Amino acid sequence: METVSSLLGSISDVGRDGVRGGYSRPVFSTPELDLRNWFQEQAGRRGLDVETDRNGILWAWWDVDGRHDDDSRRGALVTGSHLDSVPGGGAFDGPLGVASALAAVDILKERGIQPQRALAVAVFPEEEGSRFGVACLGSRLLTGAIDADTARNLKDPNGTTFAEAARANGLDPEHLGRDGAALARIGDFIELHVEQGRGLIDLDAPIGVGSSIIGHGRWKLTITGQGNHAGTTLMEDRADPMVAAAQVILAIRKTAAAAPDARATVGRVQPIPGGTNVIASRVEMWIDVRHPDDATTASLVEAVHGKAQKAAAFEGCTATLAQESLSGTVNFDTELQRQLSAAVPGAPALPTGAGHDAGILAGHVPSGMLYVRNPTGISHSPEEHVEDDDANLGATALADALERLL
Ligand code: HGY
Ligand code: MN
Ligand code: MN
Repeated sequence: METVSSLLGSISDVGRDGVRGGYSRPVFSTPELDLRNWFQEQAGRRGLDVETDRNGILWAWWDVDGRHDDDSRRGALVTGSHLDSVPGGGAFDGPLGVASALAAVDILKERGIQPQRALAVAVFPEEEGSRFGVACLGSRLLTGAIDADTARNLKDPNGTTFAEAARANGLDPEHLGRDGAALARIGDFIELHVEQGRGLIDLDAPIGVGSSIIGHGRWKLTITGQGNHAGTTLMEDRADPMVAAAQVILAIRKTAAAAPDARATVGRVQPIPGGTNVIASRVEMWIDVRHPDDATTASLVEAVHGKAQKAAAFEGCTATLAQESLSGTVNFDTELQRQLSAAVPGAPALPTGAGHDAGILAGHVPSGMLYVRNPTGISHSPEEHVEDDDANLGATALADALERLL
């Protein structure tokens, strides 16, 4: 029986990023494909029947009486998470949920549990949206939350479309999209995830039960100016989109700081062409805005858009804003939350500001989450951490929850 830490230890060198630190495991990259192979190998070792569906989601089945048919899998109990990461991400965001699910299967087998309903461990691709820009792309495709054509035409920074990347990895791009049969196989979905904030530290608890996910979206702001020579262009003759972008970033901070519970971030700015001695012709920047109230998220974005247009005009530039993805605030299924709380006595209910596949599935099937304490309270960073003991408590909590629901 492997512990979570030994499972994570076996992938701790996959996708290390020597420049950023931490891990960079974008979907369908070599590191992420290595992790998918690792998962399939680990699942096979446990006698689970592994399949890849039309959207690239991996399903590892523990079938009832060894039956593999759709009927016996309908209404299954599903747990899992993702293996892709943000650039320079931590070791636990995603893989902790997958490794804990494998460890929970070990625990259930050790207890001699014979599932009365099929159990599956699922791995969703592109949860971070780090390569193709849309968060939870795999679970959005599964549920139809994103139009298949829109998904096919998503482009990565090198201009490769999701359709091309999917085809290169054995999927039929024409077959991407809502998968009613796969959805019908999910009776309940539980995702275990490293906590990405300080909630469990402040509550002095190793495990928490998810209550809600605040609404969150991503917008791409393009500011267009006049590219020119850095040495021959006098300051009064410039239309410099980088200067406008700087104003916008400060305005975003001010706007969000003035709205209680709002979060707004610019983590990615791309001047084009990006030369040291070149005044940029345009700047592409991405804005992540989140708030518990969806109408407030919308008004924050509108305020930012207005400020961006003003800042651009002041610099003789223009600004356009395009929405890339948006999820409303999700409150998890109350009955499932009650079951999880009963299975893990003393675990506090916890809202989160982080998006998850469970948040997308929650609109279609009863979904819930378990969180494991992160003693640094930091995530999307190499400093993200989970102590071995808490990781093992998490796997046991997941096993207890699954046993209760099986
Ligand atoms: O961005 C998020 O909230 C998640 O980590 N994908
Ligand atoms: Mn995650
Ligand atoms: Mn993440």
